[in-house]
Amino acid sequence: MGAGAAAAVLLLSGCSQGIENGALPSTPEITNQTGRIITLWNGSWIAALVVGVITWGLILWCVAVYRKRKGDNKLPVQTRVHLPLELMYTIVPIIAIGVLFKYTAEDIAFLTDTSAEPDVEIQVVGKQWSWDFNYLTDDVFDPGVQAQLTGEEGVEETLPTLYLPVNETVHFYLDSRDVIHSFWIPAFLYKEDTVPGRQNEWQVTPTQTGTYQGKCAELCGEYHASMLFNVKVVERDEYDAHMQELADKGYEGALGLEYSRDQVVEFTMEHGETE
Ligand SMILES: [Cu+2]
Repeated sequence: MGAGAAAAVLLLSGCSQGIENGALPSTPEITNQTGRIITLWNGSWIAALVVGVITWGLILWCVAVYRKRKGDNKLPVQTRVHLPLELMYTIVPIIAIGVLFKYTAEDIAFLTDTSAEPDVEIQVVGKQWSWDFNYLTDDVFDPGVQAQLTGEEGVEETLPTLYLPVNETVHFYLDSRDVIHSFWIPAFLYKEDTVPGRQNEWQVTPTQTGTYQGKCAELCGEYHASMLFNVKVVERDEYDAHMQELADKGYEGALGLEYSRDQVVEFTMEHGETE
């Protein structure tokens, strides 16, 4: 087997390993957005590799062809200006960056578009150190309790769990009670900050049922690593059953932003309690 073929095998097996390790999900169609994101990701790498191969090739070619030969002590031709070459290495990178820019801008416009009529509206509130989920359409909420990461098994089942109905458009309103957090579902290949005093929005349509992991992707304090949650993409009837379950627990309405950390402290002080 030639060296080139060996390198190709190494490269390709490296890629599939990456997919298994979670660099990319093994099935691209987890939401209406993931296929498009992966196409952009892979396309960018292929383009970068093509540019890289041309650049490495030109370097090696110069080193080999214009090397100093035995007994040759003359200076090489000293070129001061080479207009066609200079035009080329100005225009070619501009075109390359323009192509990357076009595809990136198109995909960003698609991913950040929130103009569709949503089936479900959910407010996610980041807080030190968990998440509250307000299911606005169903008028129930789920107060997130911080995960206790003891290293023992079974923690995953205790995490706050966000339910989403499959094949329905979800409109997220993303808020924070205290500092900047970032709402991240790695399998969905998208994250969005939750910023105090500013509401971010995001729309997505999950297309495959399953349980996914969620995390905070913005270092937000001592227990940042505990801001874990589950995402369950389920059929409509299971989603409705969960909404009913929350209502039965008395979690009706929404947990407003007035429950900020500062106000909780004030509240306990007013009532004569020590922290
Ligand atoms: Cu956080």
